[in-house]
Amino acid sequence: MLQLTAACLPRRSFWSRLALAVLAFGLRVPLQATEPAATEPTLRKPNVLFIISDDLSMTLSGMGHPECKTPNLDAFAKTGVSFTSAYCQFPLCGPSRASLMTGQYPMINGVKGNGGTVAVNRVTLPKHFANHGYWTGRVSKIYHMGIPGDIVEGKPGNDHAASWHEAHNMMAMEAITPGKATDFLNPESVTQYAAERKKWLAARAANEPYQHTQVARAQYASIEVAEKDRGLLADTMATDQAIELLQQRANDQRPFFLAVGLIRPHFPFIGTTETMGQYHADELAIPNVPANDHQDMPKQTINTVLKFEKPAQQEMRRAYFGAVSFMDRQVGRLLEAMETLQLRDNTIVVFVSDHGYLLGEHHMWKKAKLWEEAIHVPMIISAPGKTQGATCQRTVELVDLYPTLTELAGLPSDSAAQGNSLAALLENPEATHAKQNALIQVNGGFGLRHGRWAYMWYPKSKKHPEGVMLYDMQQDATQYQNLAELKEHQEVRHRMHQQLMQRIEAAQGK
Ligand SMILES: [Ca+2]
Repeated sequence: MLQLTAACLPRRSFWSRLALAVLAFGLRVPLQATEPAATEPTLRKPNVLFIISDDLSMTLSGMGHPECKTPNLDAFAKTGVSFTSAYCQFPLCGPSRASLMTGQYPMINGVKGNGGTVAVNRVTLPKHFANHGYWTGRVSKIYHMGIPGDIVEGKPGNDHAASWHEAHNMMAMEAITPGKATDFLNPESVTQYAAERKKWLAARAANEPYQHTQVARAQYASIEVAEKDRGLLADTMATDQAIELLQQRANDQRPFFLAVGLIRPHFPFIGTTETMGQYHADELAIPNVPANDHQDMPKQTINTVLKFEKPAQQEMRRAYFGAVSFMDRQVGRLLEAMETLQLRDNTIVVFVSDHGYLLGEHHMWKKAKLWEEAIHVPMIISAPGKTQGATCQRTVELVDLYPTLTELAGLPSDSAAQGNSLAALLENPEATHAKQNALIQVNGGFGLRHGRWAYMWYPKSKKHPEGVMLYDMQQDATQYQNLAELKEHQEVRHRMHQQLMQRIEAAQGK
């Protein structure tokens, strides 16, 4: 059933008024999932607010990024522990999210691509909370959702409906939102945005499904939206929706587990004149990729190579940072609502990204690779009574979130969850963690991040011989010199390989 929700209607611009006039229904499309049954009554347990950003690399100013500005997340970090060596299990939306939400490595839950779905009967993280008396809700992208396709069409993507009592999908114009648009790969395509927007608005006015075309699937594009039009953006709508749910849940008997997906900075890079306007493209650094960078890389690791000119790269960084800052603002709004509703003292708040992002490092773009920029993610956990304003440098994995949240909420552990709880690190960020390294999987290969070393292994396939890469992250954080074939590094290469094999076997339950 479609539900008209006034708060989602945008503010006062021409487009807003037009949208108000023509839309017979709200921009958010709530779904009623099957109610997960509550199996036992609970005393008042802490709530969970789980916020996940999409394709956000290590760009938080509070974690040391020299250019990108994230004041709201930096303020939030002062209330919790910032994990500066957190790694995803698969640098791609669908598998990373499935791993995090199931608490299982991709080789166990079987989701190794964006088409995969979590098994209906898997007791996912929210389902586990629902089984112990929690109300669970989803706003926007938590499991895989195609961006921008599923957003322009208002669809749920590969959701796990049994996880939620209530779920809300966003429907927004994405690249065809009115604003200053640039397409770095296909500059002429922006001339078709206005016509596509008309189609989108007409479909909405007629209450008919909108089917996106290639035009609305802009990838290397940026859109700078006027402040007055920010209500047209998916993350603004998601935040409005989440705040409304928080207001509803604030006085409920049941504790809540509210998962909020913010889709920026995923492409197209969308921000407002203020969030993008604070960056000056010509001042932004770009990767200084050596001419022979690809020479020592196995062939199967060289893909999505695009050599944009320096000004275009700087513009794309400006747009990415602007999208990050826009997302950061929405986090600020959520946390402010938490304060107003006096929910902060009894709520565990997690902020995380599904994986990182390549912005022209090695002349490569996006994700699905084992390079540091694609696997390393910001993660902040703020829990009642735990350490505040601290940094934890231990190597941790996103799969660790499942047992962490279960332990923090005092729920029984789930025997099928594979991660290791980070609760002790929230008490003492210097404590020892069960794992010394992070296991990452990607199509055709595996990565192991262990302190000083980054190891990548692509087993022999029909198309390629075995590919091995070893980088000394202390000497070469940009990963320009593959040490795997050098005589003096054979010992560490073999040690890392052995550790990787042990991790894969352990993950497979052997
Ligand atoms: Ca993603």
